Amino acid sequence: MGRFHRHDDGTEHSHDHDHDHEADHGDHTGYATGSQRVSVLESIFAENDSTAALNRSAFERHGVRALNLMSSPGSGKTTVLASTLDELNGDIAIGIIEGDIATDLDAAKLAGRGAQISLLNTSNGFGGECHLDAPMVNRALAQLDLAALDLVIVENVGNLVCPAEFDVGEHAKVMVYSITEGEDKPLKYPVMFRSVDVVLLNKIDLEPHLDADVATYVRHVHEVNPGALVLPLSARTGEGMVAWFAWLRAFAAQ
Ligand SMILES: Nc1nc2c(ncn2[C@@H]2O[C@H](COP(=O)(O)OP(=O)(O)OP(=O)(O)O)[C@@H](O)[C@H]2O)c(=O)[nH]1
Ligand SMILES: [Mg+2]
Repeated sequence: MGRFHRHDDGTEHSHDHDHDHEADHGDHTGYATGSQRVSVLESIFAENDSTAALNRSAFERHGVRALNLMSSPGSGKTTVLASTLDELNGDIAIGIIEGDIATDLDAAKLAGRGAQISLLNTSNGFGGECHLDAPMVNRALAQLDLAALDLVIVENVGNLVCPAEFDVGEHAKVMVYSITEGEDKPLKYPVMFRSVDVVLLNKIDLEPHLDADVATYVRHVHEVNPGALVLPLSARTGEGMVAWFAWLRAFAAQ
Protein backbone atom coordinates (compact mmCIF):
# COMPACT_ATOMS: atom_id res chain seq x y z
CA MET A 1 0.00 0.00 0.00
CA GLY A 2 1.29 3.48 -0.87
CA ARG A 3 2.32 6.09 1.63
CA PHE A 4 0.43 9.38 1.82
CA HIS A 5 2.84 12.23 1.94
CA ARG A 6 2.97 15.99 2.09
CA HIS A 7 5.48 18.20 0.34
CA ASP A 8 7.12 21.44 1.42
CA ASP A 9 5.04 23.39 -1.10
CA GLY A 10 1.85 22.24 0.66
CA THR A 11 0.77 19.74 -2.02
CA GLU A 12 -0.17 16.26 -0.90
CA HIS A 13 -0.48 12.91 -2.64
CA SER A 14 -0.18 9.21 -2.18
CA HIS A 15 2.90 7.44 -3.52
CA ASP A 16 0.66 4.54 -4.49
CA HIS A 17 0.74 5.12 -8.24
CA ASP A 18 0.64 1.60 -9.58
CA HIS A 19 -3.11 1.59 -10.18
CA ASP A 20 -6.02 3.77 -11.26
CA HIS A 21 -7.12 5.99 -8.37
CA GLU A 22 -10.51 6.82 -9.87
CA ALA A 23 -11.48 3.19 -10.37
CA ASP A 24 -10.36 2.05 -6.92
CA HIS A 25 -12.86 2.48 -4.12
CA GLY A 26 -11.81 -0.12 -1.57
CA ASP A 27 -11.67 -3.90 -1.77
CA HIS A 28 -13.13 -6.97 -0.07
CA THR A 29 -10.76 -6.56 2.91
CA GLY A 30 -12.66 -3.42 3.90
CA TYR A 31 -9.48 -1.33 3.84
CA ALA A 32 -9.67 1.94 1.97
CA THR A 33 -7.42 2.06 -1.07
CA GLY A 34 -6.66 4.51 -3.87
CA SER A 35 -8.71 7.71 -3.96
CA GLN A 36 -10.72 6.60 -0.91
CA ARG A 37 -7.52 6.27 1.11
CA VAL A 38 -6.27 9.65 -0.10
CA SER A 39 -9.46 11.36 1.03
CA VAL A 40 -9.31 9.69 4.49
CA LEU A 41 -5.70 10.84 4.92
CA GLU A 42 -6.49 14.32 3.61
CA SER A 43 -9.13 14.66 6.28
CA ILE A 44 -6.72 13.39 8.99
CA PHE A 45 -4.19 16.06 7.97
CA ALA A 46 -6.93 18.72 7.72
CA GLU A 47 -8.09 17.90 11.26
CA ASN A 48 -4.49 17.93 12.46
CA ASP A 49 -3.79 21.30 10.87
CA SER A 50 -6.90 22.96 12.29
CA THR A 51 -6.05 21.71 15.81
CA ALA A 52 -2.42 22.80 15.31
CA ALA A 53 -3.74 26.29 14.57
CA LEU A 54 -5.76 26.15 17.81
CA ASN A 55 -2.66 25.08 19.76
CA ARG A 56 -0.63 27.85 18.16
CA SER A 57 -3.21 30.49 19.03
CA ALA A 58 -3.34 29.19 22.65
CA PHE A 59 0.47 29.58 22.83
CA GLU A 60 0.29 33.05 21.32
CA ARG A 61 -2.55 34.17 23.59
CA HIS A 62 -0.25 33.46 26.54
CA GLY A 63 2.95 34.77 24.96
CA VAL A 64 4.43 31.26 24.95
CA ARG A 65 6.94 30.05 22.33
CA ALA A 66 6.68 26.38 21.38
CA LEU A 67 9.24 23.96 20.05
CA ASN A 68 8.85 20.45 18.62
CA LEU A 69 11.89 18.28 19.51
CA MET A 70 12.26 15.16 17.38
CA SER A 71 14.79 12.38 16.72
CA SER A 72 15.34 8.66 16.32
CA PRO A 73 14.93 6.64 19.53
CA GLY A 74 17.90 7.19 21.82
CA SER A 75 19.57 10.13 20.04
CA GLY A 76 19.55 12.10 23.28
CA LYS A 77 16.38 14.24 23.40
CA THR A 78 15.77 13.65 27.11
CA THR A 79 19.45 14.05 28.02
CA VAL A 80 19.61 17.36 26.13
CA LEU A 81 16.40 18.46 27.84
CA ALA A 82 17.67 17.56 31.32
CA SER A 83 20.75 19.79 30.94
CA THR A 84 18.65 22.48 29.25
CA LEU A 85 16.26 22.60 32.21
CA ASP A 86 19.18 22.72 34.65
CA GLU A 87 20.72 25.61 32.70
CA LEU A 88 17.59 27.71 32.16
CA ASN A 89 15.76 27.01 35.42
CA GLY A 90 15.02 30.35 37.07
CA ASP A 91 15.49 32.37 33.83
CA ILE A 92 12.84 30.91 31.52
CA ALA A 93 9.63 29.21 32.68
CA ILE A 94 9.46 25.96 30.72
CA GLY A 95 6.72 23.41 30.18
CA ILE A 96 7.53 19.98 28.75
CA ILE A 97 5.11 17.77 26.88
CA GLU A 98 6.73 14.36 27.16
CA GLY A 99 5.63 12.08 24.36
CA ASP A 100 6.36 8.37 24.57
CA ILE A 101 4.60 5.28 23.32
CA ALA A 102 4.75 3.87 26.86
CA THR A 103 6.18 4.54 30.34
CA ASP A 104 6.85 7.68 32.35
CA LEU A 105 10.62 7.02 32.36
CA ASP A 106 11.57 10.23 30.51
CA ALA A 107 9.08 12.35 32.50
CA ALA A 108 10.70 10.98 35.69
CA LYS A 109 14.18 11.95 34.41
CA LEU A 110 13.00 15.51 33.82
CA ALA A 111 11.07 15.85 37.10
CA GLY A 112 12.49 18.08 39.84
CA ARG A 113 14.30 20.39 37.39
CA GLY A 114 11.89 23.31 37.69
CA ALA A 115 9.67 22.60 34.68
CA GLN A 116 5.97 21.82 34.42
CA ILE A 117 5.64 18.37 32.83
CA SER A 118 2.70 16.88 30.96
CA LEU A 119 3.08 13.18 30.10
CA LEU A 120 1.52 11.87 26.91
CA ASN A 121 1.63 8.09 26.34
CA THR A 122 0.43 7.26 22.84
CA SER A 123 -0.46 3.72 23.98
CA ASN A 124 -3.17 5.22 26.23
CA GLY A 125 -6.12 5.65 23.90
CA PHE A 126 -4.02 6.86 20.95
CA GLY A 127 -3.31 3.46 19.35
CA GLY A 128 0.41 3.42 20.23
CA GLU A 129 1.15 6.03 17.58
CA CYS A 130 4.74 6.54 16.40
CA HIS A 131 4.38 10.34 16.54
CA LEU A 132 2.48 13.06 18.35
CA ASP A 133 -0.21 14.93 16.46
CA ALA A 134 -1.92 18.21 17.20
CA PRO A 135 -5.02 16.73 18.91
CA MET A 136 -2.78 14.76 21.33
CA VAL A 137 -0.76 17.87 22.12
CA ASN A 138 -4.00 19.78 22.58
CA ARG A 139 -5.04 17.27 25.27
CA ALA A 140 -1.63 17.45 26.93
CA LEU A 141 -1.87 21.25 27.08
CA ALA A 142 -4.68 20.88 29.61
CA GLN A 143 -2.04 19.69 32.12
CA LEU A 144 0.06 22.84 31.70
CA ASP A 145 -0.57 26.32 33.11
CA LEU A 146 0.34 28.26 29.97
CA ALA A 147 -0.17 31.62 31.70
CA ALA A 148 2.84 30.82 33.91
CA LEU A 149 5.14 29.72 31.04
CA ASP A 150 7.52 31.34 28.53
CA LEU A 151 8.41 28.24 26.52
CA VAL A 152 6.87 24.83 25.79
CA ILE A 153 9.07 22.03 24.46
CA VAL A 154 7.40 18.94 23.06
CA GLU A 155 9.61 15.83 23.25
CA ASN A 156 8.16 13.84 20.39
CA VAL A 157 8.08 10.03 20.16
CA GLY A 158 11.47 8.65 19.09
CA ASN A 159 11.09 8.07 15.35
CA LEU A 160 12.99 9.45 12.36
CA VAL A 161 10.03 9.46 9.96
CA CYS A 162 6.49 10.04 11.25
CA PRO A 163 6.82 13.04 13.63
CA ALA A 164 8.08 15.31 10.83
CA GLU A 165 4.73 15.04 9.03
CA PHE A 166 2.58 16.46 11.85
CA ASP A 167 2.44 20.13 12.75
CA VAL A 168 1.55 20.26 16.47
CA GLY A 169 1.32 24.06 16.64
CA GLU A 170 5.01 24.71 17.30
CA HIS A 171 6.93 27.82 16.21
CA ALA A 172 10.12 25.87 15.39
CA LYS A 173 11.22 22.29 14.86
CA VAL A 174 14.50 21.02 16.29
CA MET A 175 15.98 17.55 15.94
CA VAL A 176 18.68 15.65 17.77
CA TYR A 177 20.92 13.62 15.46
CA SER A 178 23.61 11.61 17.20
CA ILE A 179 26.82 10.55 15.52
CA THR A 180 26.18 6.93 16.57
CA GLU A 181 23.39 6.81 13.97
CA GLY A 182 25.76 7.06 11.00
CA GLU A 183 26.62 9.87 8.63
CA ASP A 184 24.18 8.74 5.93
CA LYS A 185 20.93 9.43 7.82
CA PRO A 186 20.14 12.88 6.33
CA LEU A 187 20.42 11.35 2.86
CA LYS A 188 18.29 8.28 3.73
CA TYR A 189 15.64 10.07 5.84
CA PRO A 190 15.50 13.53 4.24
CA VAL A 191 11.93 14.42 5.24
CA MET A 192 12.70 15.09 8.91
CA PHE A 193 16.09 16.68 8.21
CA ARG A 194 14.41 18.98 5.69
CA SER A 195 11.60 19.94 8.07
CA VAL A 196 13.75 21.29 10.92
CA ASP A 197 15.24 24.68 11.75
CA VAL A 198 18.01 23.34 14.00
CA VAL A 199 19.94 20.05 14.16
CA LEU A 200 21.67 19.24 17.45
CA LEU A 201 24.48 16.91 16.35
CA ASN A 202 24.85 15.00 19.61
CA LYS A 203 27.33 12.57 21.19
CA ILE A 204 30.42 14.19 19.67
CA ASP A 205 32.30 12.92 22.76
CA LEU A 206 32.14 9.52 21.03
CA GLU A 207 33.89 10.68 17.84
CA PRO A 208 37.27 9.14 18.79
CA HIS A 209 35.62 5.77 19.44
CA LEU A 210 33.67 5.64 16.19
CA ASP A 211 34.82 5.69 12.62
CA ALA A 212 33.11 9.08 12.41
CA ASP A 213 33.95 12.49 11.03
CA VAL A 214 31.71 15.27 12.40
CA ALA A 215 32.35 17.48 9.33
CA THR A 216 30.80 14.81 7.07
CA TYR A 217 27.65 14.67 9.23
CA VAL A 218 27.30 18.45 8.99
CA ARG A 219 27.84 18.39 5.22
CA HIS A 220 25.15 15.73 4.74
CA VAL A 221 22.61 17.73 6.78
CA HIS A 222 23.32 20.79 4.63
CA GLU A 223 23.00 18.71 1.46
CA VAL A 224 19.30 18.11 2.22
CA ASN A 225 18.65 21.31 4.22
CA PRO A 226 21.08 24.11 3.38
CA GLY A 227 19.33 26.51 5.78
CA ALA A 228 19.53 24.30 8.89
CA LEU A 229 21.57 25.52 11.84
CA VAL A 230 23.75 22.55 12.88
CA LEU A 231 25.16 22.61 16.41
CA PRO A 232 27.69 19.84 17.19
CA LEU A 233 27.53 19.08 20.93
CA SER A 234 27.63 16.50 23.66
CA ALA A 235 24.79 16.38 26.16
CA ARG A 236 27.03 14.01 28.17
CA THR A 237 30.09 16.26 28.58
CA GLY A 238 28.41 19.64 27.98
CA GLU A 239 30.74 20.48 25.07
CA GLY A 240 28.97 22.77 22.58
CA MET A 241 25.83 23.09 24.72
CA VAL A 242 26.40 26.81 25.24
CA ALA A 243 25.50 27.50 21.58
CA TRP A 244 22.22 25.60 22.02
CA PHE A 245 21.37 27.46 25.22
CA ALA A 246 22.04 30.78 23.44
CA TRP A 247 19.81 29.79 20.51
CA LEU A 248 17.03 28.72 22.88
CA ARG A 249 17.22 31.90 24.98
CA ALA A 250 16.91 34.00 21.81
CA PHE A 251 14.03 31.83 20.56
CA ALA A 252 12.14 32.07 23.85
CA ALA A 253 12.53 35.86 23.88
CA GLN A 254 10.93 36.32 20.42
N1 LIG B 1 28.10 9.30 25.05
C1 LIG B 1 26.99 10.02 25.04
N2 LIG B 1 25.81 9.44 25.38
C2 LIG B 1 24.71 10.19 25.36
C3 LIG B 1 24.73 11.57 24.99
N3 LIG B 1 23.46 12.04 25.05
C4 LIG B 1 22.68 11.00 25.43
N4 LIG B 1 23.43 9.89 25.63
C5 LIG B 1 22.96 8.56 26.05
O1 LIG B 1 22.14 8.04 25.02
C6 LIG B 1 21.09 7.24 25.59
C7 LIG B 1 19.75 7.72 25.08
O2 LIG B 1 19.54 9.05 25.50
P1 LIG B 1 18.10 9.67 25.72
O3 LIG B 1 18.30 11.08 26.16
O4 LIG B 1 17.25 8.77 26.54
O5 LIG B 1 17.55 9.63 24.21
P2 LIG B 1 16.08 9.99 23.69
O6 LIG B 1 16.24 10.58 22.34
O7 LIG B 1 15.37 10.83 24.69
O8 LIG B 1 15.41 8.55 23.58
P3 LIG B 1 13.85 8.19 23.38
O9 LIG B 1 13.04 9.15 24.20
O10 LIG B 1 13.73 6.78 23.82
O11 LIG B 1 13.60 8.34 21.90
C8 LIG B 1 21.25 7.36 27.09
O12 LIG B 1 21.98 6.23 27.55
C9 LIG B 1 22.06 8.63 27.28
O13 LIG B 1 22.83 8.63 28.47
C10 LIG B 1 25.98 12.14 24.65
O14 LIG B 1 26.12 13.33 24.31
N5 LIG B 1 27.07 11.33 24.68
MG1 LIG C 1 13.51 10.55 25.57
